[in-house]
Amino acid sequence: MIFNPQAETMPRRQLDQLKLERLRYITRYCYENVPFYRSRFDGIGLKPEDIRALEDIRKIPPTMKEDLRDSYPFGMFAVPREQVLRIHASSGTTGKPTVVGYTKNDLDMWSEIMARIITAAGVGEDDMAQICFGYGLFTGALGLHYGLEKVGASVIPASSGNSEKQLMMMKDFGTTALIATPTYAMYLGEFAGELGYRPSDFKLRVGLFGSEGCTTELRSKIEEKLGLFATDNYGMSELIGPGVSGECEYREGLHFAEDHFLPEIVDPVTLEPKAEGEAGELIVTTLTKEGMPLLRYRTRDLTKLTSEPCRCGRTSVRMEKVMGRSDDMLKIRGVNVFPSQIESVIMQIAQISPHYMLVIRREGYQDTLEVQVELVDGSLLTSFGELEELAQTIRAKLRVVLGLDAKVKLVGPKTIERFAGGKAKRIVDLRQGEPAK
Ligand code: DLL
Repeated sequence: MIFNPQAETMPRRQLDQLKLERLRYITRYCYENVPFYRSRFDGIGLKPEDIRALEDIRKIPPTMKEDLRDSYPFGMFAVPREQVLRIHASSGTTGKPTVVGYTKNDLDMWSEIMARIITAAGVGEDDMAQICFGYGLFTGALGLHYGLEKVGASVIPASSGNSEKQLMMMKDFGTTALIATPTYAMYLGEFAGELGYRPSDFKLRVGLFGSEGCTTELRSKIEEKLGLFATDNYGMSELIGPGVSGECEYREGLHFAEDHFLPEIVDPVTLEPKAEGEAGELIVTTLTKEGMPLLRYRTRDLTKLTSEPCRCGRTSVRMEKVMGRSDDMLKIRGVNVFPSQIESVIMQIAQISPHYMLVIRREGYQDTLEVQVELVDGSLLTSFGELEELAQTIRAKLRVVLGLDAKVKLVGPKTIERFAGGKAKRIVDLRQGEPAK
């Protein structure tokens, strides 16, 4: 089912025309309503009317997270405070959070694009949806909440944490759709087993996952554990929250809400445009946002785009699963390493669980990578020979994928931290100062 066939299956030529009209409109809107953009444009002699074709977008300098921080809290807003109906903010691991404001139209548009990806995942009025994202300033819960109500699903605003109660509700209320980070979904699956639940206790059917990366290998494990079919959903608070892109039932890329968000892929260092199908950093322009519009926002997320038609009939550009962030890419002894590469290796090995930690150290002038993985069967810990053999196998597989020697540390079952609730933090970087070359 397609929620809004007119918008979602629009012929590409017509879509490009719509994008251009909206780009020209939003450029002028930003120039006239956001002092930050006016001074940016004036500083380089750029006028809104210089944007005549879609390619002209490259004349606009990118907007960075630092620009939003510098205008904390409301400096980037384009409307007076009375028109702001809702505030959200990114968690902000360091310093002040990044604050976003929504007008009535922004909230309506958000529910609309959420309804599209919820429908694309196969969730509708027959579903009982349990939202296990934290309610609050984080955009995940309320974003999904209003989208689910729009498609007519019954919503359980469970929020995150209190896993025992989550499982109880899941069973007693007959939850069919689970909304969570993949990490939390995995955790719930494991915990259900520990509490003695059987798969037949649950009616789960679909999972709408997102907010963090998850390899297809890890996803299959979660699907198996919980007995559901899961889609990947992408978004970020600065742009709106979830809803920017999401998978349909074919899961061959995440459909971009391209009539509202204009994506580009650029080289993260030179900012030169990348051709379709080439990997690079995703830059997004909000085409219709009123409260806090952004021109060419640097997401730091690395992915690829394709405009090939999808079997589902939707015509929007699709983005590949996020490969990692240009700023959490690990540089180890000069080699670029993405945690997702390590995850895909780990998931293929039956004797270890899907939980891991990456510890990077500086030893002398050398960076070292230690991959800590957890054994499924603790009895292996007593057999040195078997342990050593398993560690060597994992090490050899990592070497093929990463082109780097890593140390593999096998630890006992359930000793690696679980992240009940938010996003997983699997990297511990103990290096100080400049990375060694
Ligand atoms: O995580 C919005 C969201 C909520 C998306 C719920 C999907 C579901 P932020 O907290 O601002 O917003 O974090 C945004 O999270 O730049 C990516 O690095 C990462 N991210 C989000 N979705 C995915 C995904 C929400 N599906 C940042 N795959 C983004 C990989 C993701 N990374």
